[in-house]
Amino acid sequence: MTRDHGDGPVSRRDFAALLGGAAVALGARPLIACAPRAVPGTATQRSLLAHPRPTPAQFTWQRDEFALFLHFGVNTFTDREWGDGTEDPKLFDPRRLDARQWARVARAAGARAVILTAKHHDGFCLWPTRTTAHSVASCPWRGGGGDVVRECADAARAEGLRVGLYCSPWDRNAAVYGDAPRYNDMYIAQLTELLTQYGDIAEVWFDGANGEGSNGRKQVYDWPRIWGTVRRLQPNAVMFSDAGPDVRWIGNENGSAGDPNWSTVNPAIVTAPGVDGPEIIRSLQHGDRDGTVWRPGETDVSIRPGWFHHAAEDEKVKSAEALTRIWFSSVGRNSKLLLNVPPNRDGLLADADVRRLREFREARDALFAREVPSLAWTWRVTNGGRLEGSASLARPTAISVVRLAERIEEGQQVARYRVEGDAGDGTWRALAAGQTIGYCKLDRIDQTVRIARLRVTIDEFVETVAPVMVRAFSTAT
Ligand code: FUL
Repeated sequence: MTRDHGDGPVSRRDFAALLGGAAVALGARPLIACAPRAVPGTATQRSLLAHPRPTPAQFTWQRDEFALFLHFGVNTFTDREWGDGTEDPKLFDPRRLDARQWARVARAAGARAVILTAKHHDGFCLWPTRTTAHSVASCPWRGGGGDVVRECADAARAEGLRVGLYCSPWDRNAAVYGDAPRYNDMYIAQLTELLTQYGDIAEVWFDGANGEGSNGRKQVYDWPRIWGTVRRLQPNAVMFSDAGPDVRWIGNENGSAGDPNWSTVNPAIVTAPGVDGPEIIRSLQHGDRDGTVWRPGETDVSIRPGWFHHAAEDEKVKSAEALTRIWFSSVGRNSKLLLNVPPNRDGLLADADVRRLREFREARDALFAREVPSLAWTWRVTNGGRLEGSASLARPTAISVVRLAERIEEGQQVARYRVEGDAGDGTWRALAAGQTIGYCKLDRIDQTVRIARLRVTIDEFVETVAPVMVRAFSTAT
């Protein structure tokens, strides 16, 4: 695997090396401080506050780039997507379950973490919880002595993967659901078990889905208490939901982050999981340029039409080309990809999915295998106040992908940029242009012309601007 797939942003030292003969010196802070270009001479709301930056946990989460989502439970056996909570736990019997296969496949695919549905909306718990009998303790698998969460967590760690858990707030089985304090107590007890018995948990996933009808029981969730419990029990975990607090949903389930995509949000817009409306979806998809809180977007999408395994969908597994397009519209747009690959009734990832994941990895390896060797970038500020970097290639090369990256440890600043190439005749031609960069922006270059010099111009930024890291890849032989 090339460095593109997970080593993350280069260190300050590598960054200096990448800049090579840069015309500017690197300091501990961004290089050039200017008034915001959007409102010249005026302080933005954000500039009055501390500039939002990722916590170490958020940074680690983003640097992983790619995680596998594992939807597994009674739905796997009833062939449904949403169980209603009346399922007989005896249905759950994944006789050949091998979580090591899940973990090996995840690692081979390039994922750095897995997230398991410990409890979906039907309320069936994949671990032997003390909070309900509706769990693996009441099923024939492993004679009722099994624990899918334990097997999954152990297997993931054995492969060097981080472990995340999904525990649905909406519970269609719990008798106390809708009785706010009692269900909140039960949910907190479930989280406490999950967060104290299975080692370090990297991500806790709070689904906003809630299908309570007008006659349904309406539960008022105690989010401050729920989030406080996770923070106390697993201080290094990130919490995912529509409203974060650490990582936000990207606003759709088709693998496409917004463009632009800011990692900052205005926290007053999406205040709780499950709220809906056009302004909410816009903020989830794009973030907010002047947002005061760092809350990057996670792109969750399934390799199949459904989230759970259905044999009838074995022929509908997404192609490597489709998955690669998703890579560009998620990781390549400053998001993280959470790709769902559901175990089947045997308790194994199906052959079709395993094959597709292998092809997906090969497609990415091929795209990023040939990196144009370390370019010496020279950066300067133009008379118009733009930041412009250029570099000569050792020899003219057909470029297929350009990867841009900001040092997000310092926050996100770039709001408009251009990439241009000179074929050697002294003429700059447009190769790519965009708005946000953030942790990673991938641009496909569909020019066959061989490029002798590359130029990157930052035309607009929020408060300050620094040179970005530029890497170029070629697929030409
Ligand atoms: C949705 C759920 O309703 C789906 O079943 C699935 O878990 C997906 C990841 O989130 O909101």
